[in-house]
Amino acid sequence: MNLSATSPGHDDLPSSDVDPFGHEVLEDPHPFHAELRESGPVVRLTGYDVYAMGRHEQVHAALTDWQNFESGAGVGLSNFRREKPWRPPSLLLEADPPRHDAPRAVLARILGPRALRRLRDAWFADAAALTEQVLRTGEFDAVTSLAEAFPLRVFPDAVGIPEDGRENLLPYGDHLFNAFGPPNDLVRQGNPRIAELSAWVDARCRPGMLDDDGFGAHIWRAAARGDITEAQAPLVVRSLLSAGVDTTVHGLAAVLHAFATHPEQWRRLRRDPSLARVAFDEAVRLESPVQTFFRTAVTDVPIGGTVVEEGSKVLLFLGAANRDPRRWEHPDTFDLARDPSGHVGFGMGIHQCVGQHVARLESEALLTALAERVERIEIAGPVVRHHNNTLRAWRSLPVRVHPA
Ligand code: HEM
Ligand code: OVM
Repeated sequence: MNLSATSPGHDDLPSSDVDPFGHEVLEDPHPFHAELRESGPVVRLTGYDVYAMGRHEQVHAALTDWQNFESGAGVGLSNFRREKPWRPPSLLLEADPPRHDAPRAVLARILGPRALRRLRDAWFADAAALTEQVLRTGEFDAVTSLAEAFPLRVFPDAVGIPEDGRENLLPYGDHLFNAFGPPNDLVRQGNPRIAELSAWVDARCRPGMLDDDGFGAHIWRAAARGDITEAQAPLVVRSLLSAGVDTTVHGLAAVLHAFATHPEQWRRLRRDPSLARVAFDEAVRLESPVQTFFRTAVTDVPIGGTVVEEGSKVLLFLGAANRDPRRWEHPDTFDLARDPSGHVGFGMGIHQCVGQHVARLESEALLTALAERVERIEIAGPVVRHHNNTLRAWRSLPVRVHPA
């Protein structure tokens, strides 16, 4: 790992030359996360000239401190004040108050628990139908047949985009989440298709493309009312198509993997299906489908005996914070008896995931349908990870299910 004791110019500032975006770390980030947490509250990453935080206390504090740690310079490695962003910045993720506030308020209302109630019955019925379908095979890949199939069945319809080209959603998201990292092989792999994928996504953000009662049309109606401008509306729709698919796919894969590898927790869920919601948050804590985001220091910020200089990028390891033994008992265990609240898998503070109720409803629907109909779920072949600069992702999760 090569975490050296100090770094030049900073007394007591630990440093690491490990590449957190290298394939070794992406395959299994936990040893690096442990080193990061143990070496100190703030660590210098010499390979990228950035700071890193892996302890829950500091990650939580930095996420909450938007005044000192801005998002407007980008939440990836690239500093938008110095480098041109690869696409127009998000009005939510990559914006600070006051510009962040209106788009945020609009999405918070459209994606809030009350607004989602109208989708609940249809999503539960869709989850039941999908579950019946996989039970007819018995053995299948839970990544493609459940974790991808369910969000793709309900989410694009909920946004209100047409059917054609929906296969572009996952590759677009995969590239977008790679693009928060350094311009490495993963980004280069995605580059040839970005023009085509971006054009497809951007076209779906126009009002004429969007179904009358979907999230997308609701965003345009908010613009018509003047809550946001008509120039902002397409970018707010783009945020849904950007952040709403790959995240839930890998979140659902995480919870399915957790249950397949913890049969006693599955029995527990079957006895008490109301545990479905806490189960998803516990899986999001344990796996942290979104592993990292950057912030940029607005001024010199003193932290943990050092100073993060103005303009520096700070890499926040949500995944490391979510397994910090200073914060969690037996942090590496999937345990439905735990209260996972306070995890930072959806972020924290003003940027905390505005789509979390959508993600929770999807998982509640799918887990409830499975818990009713599946007695046992077990791993039936090699589990394969998918490497992404930001996502803790899955390529294949072969499972066998036994009907109840
Ligand atoms: C923000 C994770 C699902 C839309 C965030 C942030 C995280 C996150 C960590 C905070 C970013 C930051 O602090 O810089 C996740 C995970 C999900 C998920 C783990 C699934 C398990 C969704 C869904 C949607 C969505 C389904 C859309 C329906 C957004 C948007 C933001 C956001 C628009 C930016 C909010 C803001 O900056 O105010 N998400 N997300 N997410 N998420 Fe999610
Ligand atoms: C956005 C956006 C894109 C990617 C992720 C995200 C996790 C938001 O375009 O607003 O939040």
